[in-house]
Amino acid sequence: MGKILLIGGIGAGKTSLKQMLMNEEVRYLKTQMLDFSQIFIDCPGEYLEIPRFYHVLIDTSHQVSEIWALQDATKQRTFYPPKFAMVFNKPIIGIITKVDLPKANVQQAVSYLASAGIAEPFYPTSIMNQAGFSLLRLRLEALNELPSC
Ligand SMILES: Nc1nc2c(ncn2[C@@H]2O[C@H](COP(=O)(O)OP(=O)(O)O)[C@@H](O)[C@H]2O)c(=O)[nH]1
Ligand SMILES: [Mg+2]
Repeated sequence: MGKILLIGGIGAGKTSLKQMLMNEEVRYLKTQMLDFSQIFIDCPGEYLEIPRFYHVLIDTSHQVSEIWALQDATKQRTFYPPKFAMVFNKPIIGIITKVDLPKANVQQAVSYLASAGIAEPFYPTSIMNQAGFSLLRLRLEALNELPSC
């Protein structure tokens, strides 16, 4: 099973996203004997917000198959420096969180992720409904086909 590194600022929704996928995939968990706490590496938001910790994210990325980069749609700023995705030698996907909230600005989140060097498609999500998580579950299933690294 490939692992996933979750990155994003403090409060971006990393732990919530992991919890959503865990809670909704109980059957998947049982039948595949997957331990989601071993699939996701959930780093503190400080590692992205404070540049002198970037090296921790980069070192940790060597243990995973893929990086999931979260952007909070309600934030008027981003913590991703331009082309940040290029420092990782792993595939990186962009996830836009909190799209349910009235002040969410999905278009702005799209432009933040794009300037971080992350390619579309992006994945809009909200813990208030299941819709956005179905595509992420498909990715999890695809990663399940990979050997651990
Ligand atoms: N409305 C709404 N709140 C969210 C969503 N995702 C996370 N939150 C809230 O945002 C806060 C921070 O989320 P958390 O998962 O702890 O962020 P982390 O610091 O990246 O792990 C919590 O109060 C969550 O309930 C979402 O999709 N919609
Ligand atoms: Mg957290």
